[in-house]
Amino acid sequence: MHQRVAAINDLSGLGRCSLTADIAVLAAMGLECCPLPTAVLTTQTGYPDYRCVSFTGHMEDYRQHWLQLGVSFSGILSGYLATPEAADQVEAFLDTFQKPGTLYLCDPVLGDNGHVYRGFTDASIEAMGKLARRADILTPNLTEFCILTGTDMEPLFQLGRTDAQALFRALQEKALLFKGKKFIITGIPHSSLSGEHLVTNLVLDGEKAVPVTFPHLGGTYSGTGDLFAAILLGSQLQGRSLERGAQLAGELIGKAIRSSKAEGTPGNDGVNYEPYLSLLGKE
Ligand code: PXL
Repeated sequence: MHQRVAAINDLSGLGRCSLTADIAVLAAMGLECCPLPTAVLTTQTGYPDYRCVSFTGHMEDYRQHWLQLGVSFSGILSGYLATPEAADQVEAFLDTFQKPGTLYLCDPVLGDNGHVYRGFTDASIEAMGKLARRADILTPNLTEFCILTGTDMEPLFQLGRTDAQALFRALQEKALLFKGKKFIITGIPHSSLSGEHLVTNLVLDGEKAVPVTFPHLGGTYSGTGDLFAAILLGSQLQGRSLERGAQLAGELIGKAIRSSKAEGTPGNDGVNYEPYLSLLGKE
């Protein structure tokens, strides 16, 4: 059956992230992606001297026009929001289009590697927290999870080096602050008992905590979180389990990172995911 997803995200000319990733991934998964831009940028914000035009002032037009057309969405995905006001617009969009049976995935794009992205303020964090409370599924990376839950990151990194199971339990406990939400916390670095470097996407759903683990390839690449979020939402709409979605996303992103590493792609340019989109078709 034909399914529509509203993708509320920015359009960055370089960086293979946000809407660029959403449109490619959702189409490859057999879903219609309806882009609602939150901002238009020359590049993602990791490049020096990027230019950003906020699209916040146009978001209400989309809501009104789409409402007038009577469209509905099986899924709603929100990602990068350049201003707290853009988050208010997402709330208005949800008031109109979040119906019973609509799956809303909030990717709380706020930071990575222990740092908040450039341009974000306390107000941005608070606004993202409000959206997170309306989501069915959240896909923060470890940094974003810590920002949203007010958790100190360093002790968690320490724990990852010594006792990954204790780290996962600590994250599960913190996630109770967002009771009833399904979480996939992405990119959790840790070591195996034999000292291997690993990275886990931790699926938290009620009592369940399932680590989906891959070798840690290293490097930080633009857009991997956006790819993950779009694949996760797409795989839910395709009827796959959260664990299977997390596995599929991890496999595709792993292949794309390996390819980019082999070519020496700069992290800001994102990963070579394009050749692997065919992995995302229905099973
Ligand atoms: O991939 C997250 C992201 C999305 N959009 C913009 C960004 C970033 C991360 O830096 O700058 C504009």
